[in-house]
Amino acid sequence: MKKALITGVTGQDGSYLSEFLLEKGYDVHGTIRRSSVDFRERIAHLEGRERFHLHYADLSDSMSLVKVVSEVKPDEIYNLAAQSHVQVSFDVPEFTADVDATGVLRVLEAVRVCGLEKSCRVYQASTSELYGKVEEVPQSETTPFHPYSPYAVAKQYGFWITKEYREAYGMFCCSGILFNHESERRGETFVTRKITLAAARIAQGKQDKLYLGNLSSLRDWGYAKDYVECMWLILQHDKPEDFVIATGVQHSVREFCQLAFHYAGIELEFQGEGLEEKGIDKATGKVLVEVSEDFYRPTDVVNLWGDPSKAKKELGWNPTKTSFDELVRLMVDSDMKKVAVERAEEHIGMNLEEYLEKGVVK
Ligand code: NAP
Ligand code: G4F
Repeated sequence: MKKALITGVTGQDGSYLSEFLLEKGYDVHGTIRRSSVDFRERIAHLEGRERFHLHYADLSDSMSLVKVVSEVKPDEIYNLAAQSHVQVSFDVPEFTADVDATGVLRVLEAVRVCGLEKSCRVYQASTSELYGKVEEVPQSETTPFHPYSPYAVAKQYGFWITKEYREAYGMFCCSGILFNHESERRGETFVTRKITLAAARIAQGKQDKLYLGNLSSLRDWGYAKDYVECMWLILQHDKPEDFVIATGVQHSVREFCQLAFHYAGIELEFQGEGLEEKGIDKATGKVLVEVSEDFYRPTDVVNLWGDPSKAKKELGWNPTKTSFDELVRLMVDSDMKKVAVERAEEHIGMNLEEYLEKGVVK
C-alpha cells in the first residue's frame, strides 16, 4: 500500500485529492494547522476512515515537517499548503513569502533530512500566476514567467527551488503549473464562488447586490476534481517534469457572472464601462451587480489562458472532462441548495436534521 502525505489537506484541492488517493488504495496522511475554530468542513466526511490520518504541521515550522515526514515515511508528498489568495498576498506579503516560498524549501529539506530523497516523490502546487503580466498567449511550459503579485513571486521561488532539488540531488520533484480550478468547495472569496453564492442569495431574496472588481479579467477555469487526477499522474510519470494543467478555454469574469445568474434564473445584461459598469436584471431593470474599487488589485493578472498539450500527450489527461458550462452549473446548483437550506432553517426554526427528517428539503 502506497503512502501519500498531503499538506493543505483541508483546502479545496486537498479534500478532492484525499478522496482520489483513498479510492486508489493509498494510505493518506494529511497535515492540519491548529486553529481556535475547528474548520475541517471539506474533509469531515473522511475523518474516521481507516486509511485517512491527520497530523499537525505548519509550513512555517520546519521541525513539524521533519517530524511528520519521519513518522509517515511517505512514497509521495503533495505540497498543496499555501496562503493561496492573490489579493490577500498584498496585505500579508511576508507571511505569503514564508509559507509559499520558504515553506516549499522546508518540505524538500525535510525529505532530505529524513533520508527519503531517493524514494519519495514530491508534487509542488505551482500556478499560472507565474505567467502574470503575460508575455505570450496561450501560456505553455516554455512561456517566460512574469510574476505580478507577492503571491506569484513567492510561488516562483517554490517552482525554482523544486527544479533545483531535482537537478542538484536527483530528486523526483515536479511542479504542476495549474490554471484556476474551481468547485462547489472553492473558498468563498475567490471570484467564482463569490459570484455563485451571491447569484443563489440574490435569486432567493437573501442579498440585494454583488460588488466585484475587474470584470474584464480573463481566466482559464477548470474543475478541481478533474485537476487532482493530474497531480497524481505527474508523480506516476516515468521522469520528473513540470506540466501546465489547463482547459485551453478562456472566459471573462463578466461571462462567468452572466452564466451563473442564468443558472440561478436571472438574465443579466451589462451596461456601462469601468467603475460605472453595472449588471442589470433584464426582467426587472434592477441593478444586481456593481463594480467596486475595493476589489481592484495594485497589479492584476488579466489574461490567463493555458495550453495543456503536453499533459494531454504525455499524461493522457483529458482537459475538457468538465466543460465551463457544467462547472458553473454545478457550482450554482450547489449554492442554490445551500442557500435554500439556510433559508428553510431560518424560516421554520428547524435545524437541518429535523428538516431532512420531515422531508422539507429534498
Ligand atoms: P486553499 O483552498 O486555499 O487551501 C490551502 C490549504 O493550505 C489549506 O488547507 C490551508 O489550511 C493550508 N495552509 C495555509 N497556510 C498554511 C501553513 N502555514 N501551513 C500549513 N498549511 C497551510 O487552496 P486550493 O485552492 O486548494 O489550492 C491548493 C494549492 O494549489 C495552493 O498551494 C494554491 O496556491 C495552489 N493553486 C491553486 C489553484 C486554484 O485555482 N485553486 C491554481 C494554482 C495553484 P487552513 O485550512 O488551515 O487554512
Ligand atoms: O478568483 P481570483 O481571486 O483568483 P486568482 O487571483 O486568479 O487566483 C487563483 O488562481 C490562481 C491560479 O491562476 C491560484 F494560483 C491562486 O491560488 C488562486 O486560486 O481572481 C480571479 C480574477 C482576478 O483577475 C481578479 O482581479 O477575478 C478578478 N476579480 C474581479 N472581481 C475578483 C473580483 N477576484 C476576487 N477574488 N474578488 C472579486 O470581487
